[in-house]
Amino acid sequence: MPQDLRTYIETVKQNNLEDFLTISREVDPAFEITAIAVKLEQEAKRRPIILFEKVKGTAFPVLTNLHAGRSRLAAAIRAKPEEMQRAYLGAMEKPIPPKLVATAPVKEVLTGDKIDLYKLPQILHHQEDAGAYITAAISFAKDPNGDTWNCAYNRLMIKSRDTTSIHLTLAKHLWEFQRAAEAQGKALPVAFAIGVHPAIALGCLAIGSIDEDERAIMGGLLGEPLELVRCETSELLVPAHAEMIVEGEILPHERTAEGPFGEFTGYSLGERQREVLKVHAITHRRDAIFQDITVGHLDHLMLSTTPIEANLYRAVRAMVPTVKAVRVPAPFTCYVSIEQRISGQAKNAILAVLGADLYMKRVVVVDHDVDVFNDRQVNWAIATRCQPDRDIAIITNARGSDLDPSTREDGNTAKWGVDATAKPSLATFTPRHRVPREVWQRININDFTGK
Ligand SMILES: Cc1cc2nc3c(=O)[nH]c(=O)nc-3n(C[C@H](O)[C@H](O)[C@H](O)COP(=O)(O)O)c2cc1C
Ligand SMILES: [Mn+2]
Repeated sequence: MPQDLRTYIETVKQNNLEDFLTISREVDPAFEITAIAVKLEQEAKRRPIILFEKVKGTAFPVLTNLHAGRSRLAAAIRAKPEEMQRAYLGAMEKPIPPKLVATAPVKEVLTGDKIDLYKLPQILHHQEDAGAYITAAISFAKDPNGDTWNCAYNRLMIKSRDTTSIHLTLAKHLWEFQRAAEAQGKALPVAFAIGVHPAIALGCLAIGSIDEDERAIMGGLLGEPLELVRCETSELLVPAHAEMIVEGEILPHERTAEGPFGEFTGYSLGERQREVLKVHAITHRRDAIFQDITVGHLDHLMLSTTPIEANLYRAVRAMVPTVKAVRVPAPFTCYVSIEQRISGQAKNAILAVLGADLYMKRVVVVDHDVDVFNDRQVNWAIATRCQPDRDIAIITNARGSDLDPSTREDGNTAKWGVDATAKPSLATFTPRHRVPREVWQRININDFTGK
């Protein structure tokens, strides 16, 4: 399967033209790209992949909103939309290790030491943002003390011709690598791929142990080994078919002001001191497309939920074999439905979710007769099957996301689980009202409405 963004886009175009919009008129990267993507979503109810051919101040075209449609995300991992979670779990269970190739399209243009990040699109997303951000950069890094590789999205704020800040979530894997290198006074080499096939984007977001290699999950999603090529300025390996690679290192003991930045939580968080990336090389295709992700909107949210839900399903199933469905409906929030065989399993499901994902803060567990994809039903279950003094568990002083504006000064957070299952069991709980089955089946509404 072709592993590049442009062939994937061609496939989308061929299968459904509605899903693709080319804008030839020049746009200002200051807010206009985000405004157009969000207006299309909110006012026109459209969510196309958008290619901006002419962007003020740069020679690179900009592509955004790639991940805003479920059917095209599913197609990228060779699945039907309703089978995405199963396909994702399959890739986690059967990862395919990557392979090294000698030459790559991403090496067509080498900047050498003439690096100028200001030649890239200087995209401002939201009004309060402190500067231009690269939002679609996927990090590729190696444990400084071992052989483990890691991939993740890490946003970069352009600070000078060859430096950016980098946002490393505390306690996440790249942060671990960086702190280990820093403890030895060393810089951590990191390379970033910008403009990739969505299977690579989905794979990098796999959640699991630090020992798990996201590159092999990308391979599992692609159905073949991910092709990697060696960097120009380090031993790191990066996707051969990417549009662009930014090579650099995170400097030890250096911090710089980052933010405010409009986040996926829907808030614009204030300035903080963050790590510094020194860029050593940029390589790209001759006519490279610069990818952007409209942060905090569909492009971002649809991309991140499938990997998170797949991991949570896996974690709950390890504890409660009769789990039915898992959904992440909002930041830091998870709904789970289970067919509870014995009391206490709802609590176990809560523990499994909170133990499986750093970001999770609120878990609601319902019985299998409640549809977790229907907020009204989940609210109904909380209202009618839950006694808060008995059914809410609160864990204090845990580590969560540092992007949650309600966390305490030290960044720690409380987490809570709501057991909204019927007690002592669904079978013995007050029954739901219903029309007798025989009548329900017999009635044909057309006989009564004259149609
Ligand atoms: C568009 C996008 C941007 C993201 N930006 C960041 C970021 O700047 N810093 C960060 O720590 N995580 C960011 N994330 C989340 C991480 O990529 C995600 O939690 C990842 O699974 C972490 O990898 P790890 O489990 O290997 O540490 C972003 C995710 C998406 C989808
Ligand atoms: Mn990881």
